[in-house]
Amino acid sequence: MSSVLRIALQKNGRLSEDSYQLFKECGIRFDYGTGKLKSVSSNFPAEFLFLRDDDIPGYVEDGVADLGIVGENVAVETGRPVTTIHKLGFSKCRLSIAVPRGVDWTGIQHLDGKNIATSYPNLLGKYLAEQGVRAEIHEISGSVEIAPSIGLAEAVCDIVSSGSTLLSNGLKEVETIFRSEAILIARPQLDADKQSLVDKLLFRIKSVQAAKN
Ligand code: PRT
Ligand code: ZN
Repeated sequence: MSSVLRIALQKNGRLSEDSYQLFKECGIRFDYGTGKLKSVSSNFPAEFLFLRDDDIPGYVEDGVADLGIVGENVAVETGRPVTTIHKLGFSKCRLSIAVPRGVDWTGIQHLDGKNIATSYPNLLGKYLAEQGVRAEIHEISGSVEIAPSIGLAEAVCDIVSSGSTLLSNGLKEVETIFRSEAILIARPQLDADKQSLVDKLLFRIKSVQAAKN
């Protein structure tokens, strides 16, 4: 049987549209948005799986998918041993520390002994350790920005893009700890047939990107 690449994409979120568009521009056709969790391409040996972004690195590590598109922030936070094969240039954002607007920020040491709410405990923990700051990391899965106003934490560490969410929650960005964009990740060991399909796909992706620059 000939090889088929299995590619995991975010089902419905900030990465989805650009991911679908990328394959379209590469001339690879498949149906999406029909509520189906799986779709087979009609003109390229690929099958697409539609998943929550957080699950994609794990599926790629386990070999359920050969490739996936996720934010670098998620790939690094989950710590799964997957290979980054290409940066895609969309869904750019940063992971930043923010504090209430009225705080007189004098530097990262300000956080010593404080509580920080985040959905990224690993990335934040590593950054604080590098800076020699001892703070309490409070992991929450969503609505991180409201933590200071409800007394849950003195600071937050969250994804920022335009900055308007921080602003509307009375917070100011004081330290950027990680910069992210969408990346194509792969299972570390692909057999020769699949690797040659990945090479074909990468060639198309690079051509699409080159045409835009
Ligand atoms: O349902 P599922 O688990 O698949 O999706 P999700 O809700 O976990 O992720 P989603 O779709 O919100 O984000 C997917 C990826 O997009 C993230 O992992 C980032 O790599 C990237 N990305 C780019 C962003 C943003 N921009 C972004 N602005 N992810 C989240 N945000 C959120 C942020 O958390 C904050 O609440 O938007 C708010 C800030 O935006 P601004 O513009 O107000 O600063
Ligand atoms: Zn998610």
